[in-house]
Amino acid sequence: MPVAVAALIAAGAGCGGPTAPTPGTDSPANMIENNDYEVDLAGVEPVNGAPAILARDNAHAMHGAWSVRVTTTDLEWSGVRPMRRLGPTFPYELFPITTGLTYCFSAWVYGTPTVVGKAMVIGISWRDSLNNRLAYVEGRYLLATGWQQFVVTGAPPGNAVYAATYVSQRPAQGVWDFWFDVPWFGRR
Ligand SMILES: [Ca+2]
Repeated sequence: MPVAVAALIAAGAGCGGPTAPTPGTDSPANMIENNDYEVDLAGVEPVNGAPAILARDNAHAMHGAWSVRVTTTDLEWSGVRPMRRLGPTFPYELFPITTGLTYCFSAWVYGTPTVVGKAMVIGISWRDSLNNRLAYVEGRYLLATGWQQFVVTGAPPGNAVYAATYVSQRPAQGVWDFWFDVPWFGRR
């Protein structure tokens, strides 16, 4: 593990880490069930309304040998949404949450030198029982060269039932690639 990564985890900054725990075995649990992409891309989709092309790729990996290559479209919020892989098929993209608790979403993102400085967000969208968006919380990052961890933490509004997660460009900045690996979402 790189020293900088170890320091980040030791300091308690954010959540998750550069590993892929077996679903349900870490505490609090990572609710993203297929977060390493070593076998397939089950459990990721483009952000709704802002298409992107997702491909499993071994050019770069934060953990293991594979990650998700995300090719944006020139739209705000074009990016990747990790979801549940197992369990109920509806609502598949949504994580059931409990009001009064704090949740954290982290993901590792890789940029090549040609895309350094792209403005990105990591977000949690709070939804009601009918999947209406009530509010969202975002962390803003400028893409660096190599792997960096994006983190956002927030508490759902009182009538929220589900959360959806995403890592996207914001605003639109053209068509370009980033890589995405070992996302983590759960109680803080
Ligand atoms: Ca991986």
